[in-house]
Amino acid sequence: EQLHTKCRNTTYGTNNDISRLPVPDERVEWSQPWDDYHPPYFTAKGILGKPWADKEIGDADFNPTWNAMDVEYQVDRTSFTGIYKIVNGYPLNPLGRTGLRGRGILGKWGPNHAADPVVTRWKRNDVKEVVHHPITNKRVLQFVGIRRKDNNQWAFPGGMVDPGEIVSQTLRREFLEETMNSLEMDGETKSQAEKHLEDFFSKSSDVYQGYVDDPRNTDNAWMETVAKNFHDDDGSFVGTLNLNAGDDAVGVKWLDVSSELQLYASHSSMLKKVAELLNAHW
Ligand code: RP5
Ligand code: MG
Ligand code: MG
Repeated sequence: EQLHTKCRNTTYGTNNDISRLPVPDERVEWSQPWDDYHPPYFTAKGILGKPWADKEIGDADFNPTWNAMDVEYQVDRTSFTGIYKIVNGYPLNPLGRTGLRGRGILGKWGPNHAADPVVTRWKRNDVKEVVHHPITNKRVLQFVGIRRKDNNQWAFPGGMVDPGEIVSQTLRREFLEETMNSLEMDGETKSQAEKHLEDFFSKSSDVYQGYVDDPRNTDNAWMETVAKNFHDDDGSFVGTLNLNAGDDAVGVKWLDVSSELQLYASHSSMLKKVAELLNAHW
């Protein structure tokens, strides 16, 4: 089993003044005894009271239903990893210790569900021939990446599943927001853009669903995602897209897929699956 690494032995996310208690590899799993494990507690003030955030645990008005679709709050509190434990009222990170309690800047206790669209095409030269990698001789794939505002790293244009939303809607909405800046379009332009993507986003291949090794994870809150691949084999449709970074993205571009790319969270391991799926260079 892959250990989480990006949410351990670091300062917390973009808060350089919050340090995680260092957790060595052999003490990540909760089953390893560690009597004096007392990591700091951090829940960012900024999330409290936000409509998309849970209330604090212990608040009389907060009655979550763990490990279930929580109808009262329209929040999916199931985990792709199976049943997670609740200890003293707090959900426990299924992958083990992170050196930080609380929820950090994540809105939900327990799993925080996201969706990641991986939009791909073949890299082509000036005369539109597909480029093969000089060493592996496999075709070079490209995907639409965004640069995250929070830490400047390249990533999939993913985002949180909104209450009541289904994953297929999240995938298209986040792509529109982060790579086409739909949040700043007028109503008419936005419906046209949505319509334009409809067909292309109706066919996808499953890439990954599960825990994300996200730097925002804590002992009591963590990211999970559903990543799907939308591939344009001849590149004719994606050629019509007008890429324009928006919302929490500060850059957007086609990136060459390879093992050398450094990406946010565990996006690189998901991208590897896409490369395998399409028999592309990695
Ligand atoms: C990652 O965080 C997911 O894989 C997804 O890309 C992203 C969702 O969070 P925001 O982009 O909304 O911050 O764990
Ligand atoms: Mg977003
Ligand atoms: Mg996002």
